[in-house]
Amino acid sequence: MKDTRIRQVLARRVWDSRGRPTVEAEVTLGDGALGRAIVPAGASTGTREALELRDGGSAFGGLDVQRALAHVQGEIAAALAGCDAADQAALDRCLIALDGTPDKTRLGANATLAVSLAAAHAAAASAGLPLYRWLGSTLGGGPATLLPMPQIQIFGGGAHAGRRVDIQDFMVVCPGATSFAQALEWTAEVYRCAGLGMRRRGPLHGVADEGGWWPDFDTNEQALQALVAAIEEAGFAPGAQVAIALDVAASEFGRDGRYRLGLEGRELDADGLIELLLRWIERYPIVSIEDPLAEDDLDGFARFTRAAGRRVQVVGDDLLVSQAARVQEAAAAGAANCVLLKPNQRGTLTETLDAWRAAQAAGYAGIVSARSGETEDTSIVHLAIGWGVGQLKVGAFARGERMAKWNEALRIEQRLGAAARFAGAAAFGHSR
Ligand code: 2PG
Ligand code: MG
Repeated sequence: MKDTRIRQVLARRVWDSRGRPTVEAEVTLGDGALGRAIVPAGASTGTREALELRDGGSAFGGLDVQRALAHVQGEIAAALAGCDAADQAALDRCLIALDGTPDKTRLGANATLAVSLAAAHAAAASAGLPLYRWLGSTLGGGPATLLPMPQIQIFGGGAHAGRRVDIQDFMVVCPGATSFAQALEWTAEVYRCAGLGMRRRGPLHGVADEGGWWPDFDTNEQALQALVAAIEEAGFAPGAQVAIALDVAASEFGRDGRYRLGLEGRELDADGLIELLLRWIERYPIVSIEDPLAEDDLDGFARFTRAAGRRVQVVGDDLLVSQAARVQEAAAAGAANCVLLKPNQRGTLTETLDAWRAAQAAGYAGIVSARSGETEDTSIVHLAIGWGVGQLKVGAFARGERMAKWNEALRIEQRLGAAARFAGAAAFGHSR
């Protein structure tokens, strides 16, 4: 019998892709197995996300994480000593109880998630399994053979590009691809052609936070036109082979029912924004729209879902914040048909899985998602495959912290061999 009881919990400050401090935890078990995880950080965060504990003060713009690190090495390490890392649900219950608040406001979700995830890695290592298989055989209970449809950013925007354009993510998906590897090949060509197109338009200004080309456009719609042109230049049929996915991230420019499109110097109400998005759906091969309305507009979300939810996937990110109760509330209101799953929005693995289970019960699709501030940590790839979620959003097809994840999925696809199944277009929320 392997000894999967926790022997040691360590924390250290490491740095994310924006050069900001973040939390890494390392969990060692009685049998010597070791697991390690790093927590990412958002920029366009939902107000209902669990708390990311930062120190404040002057160092690193107030973003240091010494208090979170101290919680990991102090209270959390003491409480988890001797706990069985192979029982993730019990371990996460212990973290939740120790924190004692609804949104991890005492210990910090960055402290709790780092340990929750590192413990899963340690348990997997002890079992001699890659994390996705460990998750499949324990938490998720699935076969862990489903490769996700990648959602890959081509142009960045919103909070990730100095609000140069209002829409945050202009992404592609590949409904015509027959494997994960092929979807990456197709996206690589589209990303390359989009870069060439930007160079032809004028000076190329590099990339935004998640690696998408810097959005040097006069209107939001110009980005959509440039995206279709890139898909065509790469030799693919827009819509059938390569289609468009957007993250509007509307909470960033809308509140109290008013939406200000800064780039275009105009303000819309919720119905005006819905109309605009419906027009885009008519004109462009869009199959997925995330956060079309602000997080406080459940009603608007429901109206948009009624109008468009049969034709496109309607994804709730800031609206649902990876929380099972929020998913249930939205489902009851008929808002959205897909949940975005970001473990650091809740602070433990088990609560993130609960959100996915609530989504499945409601007939929603799911997308496991990275944050705009990322690292080399590839855990989310394993979550997507281990839980059979079917879609994965990681940012662009550039920058090491993004490519580390796409490449990890390629390794898993190869290792699975004939057992690998590609989720394809059936994974979309409106296909269900
Ligand atoms: C989002 C994410 C990733 P952030 O809104 O979906 O694109 O951004 O991590 O800044 O919240
Ligand atoms: Mg989002």
